Amino acid sequence: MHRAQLESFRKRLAEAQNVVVLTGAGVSAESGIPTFRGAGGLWRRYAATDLATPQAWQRDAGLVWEFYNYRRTLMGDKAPNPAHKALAGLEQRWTAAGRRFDLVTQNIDDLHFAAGSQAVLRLHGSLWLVRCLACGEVEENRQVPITSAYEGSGSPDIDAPQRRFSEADLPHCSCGGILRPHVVWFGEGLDARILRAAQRAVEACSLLLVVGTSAVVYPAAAVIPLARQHGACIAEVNLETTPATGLVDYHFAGRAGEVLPEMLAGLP
Ligand code: BJW
Ligand code: ZN
Repeated sequence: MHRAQLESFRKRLAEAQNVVVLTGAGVSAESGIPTFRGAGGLWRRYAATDLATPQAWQRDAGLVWEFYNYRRTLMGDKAPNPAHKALAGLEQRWTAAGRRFDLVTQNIDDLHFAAGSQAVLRLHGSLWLVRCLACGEVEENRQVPITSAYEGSGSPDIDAPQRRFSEADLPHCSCGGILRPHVVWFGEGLDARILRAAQRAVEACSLLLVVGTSAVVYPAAAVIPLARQHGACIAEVNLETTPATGLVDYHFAGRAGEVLPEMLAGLP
């Protein structure tokens, strides 16, 4: 990391009254959670981005639940990494100083909460929430496996046996309706209140920190040009360049768990 760039960023951050952080799957990669795109994004022969769709649900809800059940199982021994912790620490310092801090995440793993972050806006829902297709009720559900039919299922291996699940195997609401993961799939609208809150925070921020996202999924990625339009300073942390890199003031290349603690160390 270039020392001069780092010092310059720290100065901008120290002056920033309102800070917003946008995170994506890369922030959880060092906790052992696969990202969506690239090498980690395959489950069996399926691309994660193909399973996170209403079409996949229509075709085979049992398979989609197997995929989410696998991801819930995977979370069992996963913990926040130094990137999550550095962001939680930043929020603590900022709010203690009477400044504004918001964390907007595309992740559904809730690891920001586990690290102690509080002002978290989850754009794409949560792995631990389910929604009834009949009555619409959203509730927390931490059952793993999601139903007994899923016990021992979900291996990501390409030659794992393809189990068939019947409707009775799926999780059900007390009203009798089928439960689905309360997450946002492609083509589905985001929760309008959460999206609006994120956009408002971005419009008012003096600094936007973008961490571990490929910045290709909308409307989440649109907050980056939005921050630019409103005159915010923007910094990006990523292993690679992204479509947002051309818009940012600072690009810090590297692993979020290593780069972020260094970027955020020694601030007031
Ligand atoms: C590291 C690292 C380390 C690795 N350290 N870095 C405008 C233009 C074009 C299309 C659209 C548009 N507006 C809407 C659309 C359609 C669509 C869309 O965006 N499509 C594009 C892909 C083309 N959007 C939608 O459908 C959204 N709905 C919507 O807009 O409704 C209205 C509407 C509908 C249709 C048309 C028009 C309007 C909904 C989007 C929902 C996204 N859902 C998912 C699944 C969530 C549930 C689940 O988790 O299962 O969200 S898809 C997936 O992508 C997931 C993620 O949150 C999201 C973003 O991915 P993310 O987090 O960036 O991960 P990766 O894997 O892509 O990147 C990881 C990055 O980390 C990489 O850059 C690595 O280099 C880096 N990295 N390790 C630092 N250690
Ligand atoms: Zn119900």
